[in-house]
Amino acid sequence: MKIKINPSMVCADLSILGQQIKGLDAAGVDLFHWDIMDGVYVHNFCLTLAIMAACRQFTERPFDVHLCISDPASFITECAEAGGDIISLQLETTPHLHRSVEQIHKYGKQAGVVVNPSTPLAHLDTILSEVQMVTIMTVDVGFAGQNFIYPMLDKITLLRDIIDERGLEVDIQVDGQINAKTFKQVIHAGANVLVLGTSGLFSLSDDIGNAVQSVRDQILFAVSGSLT
Ligand code: S6P
Ligand code: MG
Repeated sequence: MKIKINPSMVCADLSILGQQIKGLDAAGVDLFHWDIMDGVYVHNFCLTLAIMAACRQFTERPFDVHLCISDPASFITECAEAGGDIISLQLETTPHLHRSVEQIHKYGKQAGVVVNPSTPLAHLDTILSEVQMVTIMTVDVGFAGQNFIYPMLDKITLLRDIIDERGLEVDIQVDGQINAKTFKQVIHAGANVLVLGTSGLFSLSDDIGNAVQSVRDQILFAVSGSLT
């Protein structure tokens, strides 16, 4: 299974965001992760839909929008208009999930659902066949730089089993402290999309192209046990 690289843009050098996106695009990353926060659901702000829209000109690769906000469903229209391609709703703050997923699809976008560490997978049961991506949070949502929550590995394995048993084509994304220390475990558990922040990508080299190549080497090592 192809492992997709999804840089978390909040961890990029925000003073040169456009340049970073162009560099990541040239290096062939698979998509771009945008954390949108409202200071209410999580005690943080960071990126906005306006910033994301301003960056749409720098790449044609998909924008994966993580709506870490208190009412994600009410921002689906704005998110689609801002250039989001995968709109990921925080499960815990989306009361009418089926209706919201349907709304995302009406815009011709892919729908994702994000699950916090303490939320059981059972809450996803009836929506799984309707979404294109599930994001398993491996830290509590809200901040970069937290500690990886190891019991999430079993959750990823269980989700992979359910998806395969049902014959679904749903990406499993992992978000939170995904780096050389955790690549092997999350990939073996069944994740195929990796959100990469400071430790996973941006701190690996001052040259963003070299940083992406290092990630590829680390992933290859994690998967096959050998470097290029
Ligand atoms: C966390 C947020 C994430 C982080 C990402 C990268 O609330 O949803 O997308 O930006 O996890 O940071 P780190 O340091 O956890 O790898
Ligand atoms: Mg995120």
